[in-house]
Amino acid sequence: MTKTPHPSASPATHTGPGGETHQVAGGDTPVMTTQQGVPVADDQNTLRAGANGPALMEDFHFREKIFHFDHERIPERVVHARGYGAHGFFELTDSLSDVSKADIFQREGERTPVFVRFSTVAGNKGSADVVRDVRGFAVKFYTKQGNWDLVGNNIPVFFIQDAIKFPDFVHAAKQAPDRDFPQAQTAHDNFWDFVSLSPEATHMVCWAMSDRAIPRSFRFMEGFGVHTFRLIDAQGRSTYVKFHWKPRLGLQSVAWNEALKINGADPDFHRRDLWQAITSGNFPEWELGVQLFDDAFADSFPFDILDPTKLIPEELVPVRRVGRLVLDRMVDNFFAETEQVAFCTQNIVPGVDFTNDPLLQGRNFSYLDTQTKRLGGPNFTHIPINAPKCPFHNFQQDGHMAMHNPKGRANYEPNSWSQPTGGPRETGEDFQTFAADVSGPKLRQRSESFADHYSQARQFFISQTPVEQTHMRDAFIFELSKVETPAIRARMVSHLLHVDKELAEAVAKGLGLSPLPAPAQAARPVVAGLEPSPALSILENGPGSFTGRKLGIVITNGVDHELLGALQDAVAAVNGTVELIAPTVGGLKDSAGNPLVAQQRINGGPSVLYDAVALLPTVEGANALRHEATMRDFIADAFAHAKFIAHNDAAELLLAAAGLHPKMRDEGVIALESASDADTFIQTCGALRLWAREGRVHSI
Ligand code: HDE
Repeated sequence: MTKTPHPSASPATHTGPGGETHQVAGGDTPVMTTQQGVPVADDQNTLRAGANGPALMEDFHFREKIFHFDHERIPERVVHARGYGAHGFFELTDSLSDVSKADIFQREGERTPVFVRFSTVAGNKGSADVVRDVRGFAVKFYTKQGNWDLVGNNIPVFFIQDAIKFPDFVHAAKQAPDRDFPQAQTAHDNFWDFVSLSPEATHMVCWAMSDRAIPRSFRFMEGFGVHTFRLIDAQGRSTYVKFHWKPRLGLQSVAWNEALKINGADPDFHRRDLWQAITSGNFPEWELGVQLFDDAFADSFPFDILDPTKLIPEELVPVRRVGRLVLDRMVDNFFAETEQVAFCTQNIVPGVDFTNDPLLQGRNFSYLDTQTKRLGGPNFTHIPINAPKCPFHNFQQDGHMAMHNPKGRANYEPNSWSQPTGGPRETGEDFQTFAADVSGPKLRQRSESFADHYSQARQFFISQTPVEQTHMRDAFIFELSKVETPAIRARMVSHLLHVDKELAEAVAKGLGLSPLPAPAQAARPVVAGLEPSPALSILENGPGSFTGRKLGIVITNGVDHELLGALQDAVAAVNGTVELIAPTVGGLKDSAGNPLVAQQRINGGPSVLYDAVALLPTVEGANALRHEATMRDFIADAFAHAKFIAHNDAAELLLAAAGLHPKMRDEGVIALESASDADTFIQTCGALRLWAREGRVHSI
């Protein structure tokens, strides 16, 4: 490791030909070299014939430097291009040896290293984080029996049932090819055209219009393996399994109007959140849960367990929590690790196996292909982030960038060479594909049991709290209002009529669509009487505490030392974080004369970046700030986004300037009479939002 000198350190320097100062090697500062290790004397000037002359071809340092720069980019992922990863471990807490022989599931307390990459689906690599989209939740377990990739999402179902539709779906969701916009969003004609012509998408579309698609952070969202997989025990018996990740900090999403503004204020909102949490030692954590079931359950379940547009309600098959996933280390280098990590659904280990889910089967084909294209050849497994951490040996060799070829004379088998020359041999056991019976004519046909497209969409909708149902309604109206073709809007409403009549009517009303279209033709009637599943609601699964959340405190010079300290202590006591927002980031002191540093200037730290806010200006400070438009937005947005707002007396001026006169306030706007009120305020913030306010601040 080379040491990075502190920017204020004054290392040895020399003066360049233009009179400018350059740092030179020596002491702690390493010598710069070319890729060949040749020391570089001058990194500021190309070699030229005379000071004003042409560059010389023999300048190998310039040539190498520019050549490498010109080749820095690799193709971004065709989907899930925007992502962020971290290292951590999986610890088994409840052995699954009863149903799986996988080594990772045998010994309680044992830890397996993991790398996790979260992502959005539709946006390009540089798109904003808090767009309305599905989030990828891909986990690479470096087990002792090889790498296992569980490449899931934060939504337990998918848009399509057959992999052959994936290119169409993705083309429709991403930018239109003629105009190359809009990106990173589904609010456009092509997306809604495709999904409204694909009734199987209805269930997933409902999830995408719910708050699941605008998570507050990666730390507060669930993950799902989506497909039904198999666990295989030591006797070769199979148990069906659905994988779940449950966040320790509970579920949380943001409000839609807030999401729109976060993307402007901080397009890296989710990245920054994960970075800050991990680098400050607040390691995010999820429990691994499994839903286990057998053929008898599969036969009795009203839907096909191989259909990826269906889930199995937790109330029907409980989630058994068997381990924990902890992310405790950021990458050393984003490109080397997060960009080059190559997840492949076909990376499984003995004790885990596939099912005939047609989407999973197609994925098993696709991922290897995409990695070869993206990473430039078959040796992407040699890149450290992709290589197993257990020993591995085979006779594969050569190809671009081969880092480790077989040693010795034998590069084939069977061979008659003795060891060590003879090389590795098969075991005859370990990974055994489950011997499922397969027969049938070759045909292009989807099973009849996949034909019910609405019943679970309805079940999802009725499992939401009224607040969440309103958010779904509003999301449909928002998105379909951006659709320019009225026939597409009407077609979508015709599907919603099968989900919930009131929802469909409200969406039609919000679109000014009249008369109501006829319901879409349903291949199967909606199953009546499916019970609501509270596990599907975010608000039913919130945290009840401010742990892991962020309070934004507006201060001005001379802020009350005691009150500020009490708020900071109350947040620290629940392991939350505080950011100070002020008219200037530097040059601040509190009432006791202690120097303070603010993290944000008022126009750069809008309230959308915080879970709750407090206003602690001095009278003088409030007088100066009340004319500041971004200060008024700060308060108005916090109120509109149903946040809890604490304030001191002097902040009355600011509240009034933002239009929040005493009569308009509610129990979520809390006056801090003294430092002792700080704890109560932070406890109140455990509810995260005062959703009841929403009905009062929105009238369309
Ligand atoms: Fe993917 N998917 N996918 N997908 N997917 C990719 O692989 C594909 C699907 C998921 O952080 C690609 O490396 C097909 C479902 C995640 O690096 C590609 C089908 C689910 C990630 C690909 C699906 C996912 C990907 C693009 C339909 C949830 C990001 C770049 C049959 C269970 C992994 C790449 C990361 C990435 C193909 C459907 C999750 C092209 C053909 C369903 C989390 O191979």
